[in-house]
Amino acid sequence: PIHDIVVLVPGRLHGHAVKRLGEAFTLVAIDRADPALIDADLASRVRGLASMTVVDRAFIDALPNLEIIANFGVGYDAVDAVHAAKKNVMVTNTPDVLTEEVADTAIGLLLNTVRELPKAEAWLRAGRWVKDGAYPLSRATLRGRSVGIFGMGRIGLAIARRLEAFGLPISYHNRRPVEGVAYAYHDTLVGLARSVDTLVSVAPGGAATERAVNAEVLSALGPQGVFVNIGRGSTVDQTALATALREGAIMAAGLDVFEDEPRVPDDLLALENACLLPHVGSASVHTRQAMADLVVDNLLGWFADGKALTPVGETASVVARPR
Ligand code: 8YV
Repeated sequence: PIHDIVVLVPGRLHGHAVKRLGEAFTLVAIDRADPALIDADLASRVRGLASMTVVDRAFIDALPNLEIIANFGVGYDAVDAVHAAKKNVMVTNTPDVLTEEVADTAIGLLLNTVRELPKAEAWLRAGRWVKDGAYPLSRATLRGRSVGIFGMGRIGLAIARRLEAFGLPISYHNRRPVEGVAYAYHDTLVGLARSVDTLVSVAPGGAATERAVNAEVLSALGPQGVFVNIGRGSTVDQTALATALREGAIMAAGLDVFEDEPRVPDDLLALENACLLPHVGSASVHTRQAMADLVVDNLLGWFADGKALTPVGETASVVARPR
């Protein structure tokens, strides 16, 4: 019976996922994804994993009967999916259910960055509207901008659709051109940055995108440049970004993600022209519940029907073991 199948939860996980997993499976929780916390008995029993933490090669190897890793989040750079595939372990993520939410957040972050809305509200709350008069005119505007999107996946497309409604021209950079997408494609990120003044990064983490947004890309964006990151902090050279903002190589940045969360470097915190959010792209009750459901439904689909709902590309060819 499904209820006897052991699903391991290392570290924190959304409460709704934990509750449903406990009802459907035999749930075992441990503090973190560390082989040192797995004894021989547990190692032999674990068949599923539900997590939003780093799951590396050593941890996968410590679980010889593991069949599936259900990652909470569309980004799964924390999971060694290539190694999982080699071990015939399925990896799933939570696409689609957060697409529109993250795109909404990206637009909010872009507007906040350009029109300084959080600072304007702080002005009101500090009593300065009464004392000092109107908030200063924002230096930047969305009007007349042209936007480049780095990472034209589901979320990138949802952002592009919104920006079209704002009347802004859109172009993009991606590993390869996306079929059926009519926006202008640039085969290099620096080429895209040169041709726009506003860059929105939705790129996934991992080796291929590590520090892709560097000093050269930022200076190509230019002194009117605005950079928004809603993807992964690892895709940006944070030191170069802080320098570019401080020295006016670009005008402003809006960041929802950072290299070493929850730590945000002091040189970014010190900047007036950086709008900083604590990784809230998908963070509504509604959307996080849908993500939690998809994590559990992937495990249920796998163990009940032999089919994961949303397998990641690396492990798409992994097939369920006969049960
Ligand atoms: C995280 C995210 O899952 O989906 C993603 O890739 O970045 C977020 O939704 C969330 O921060 C939980 O780790």
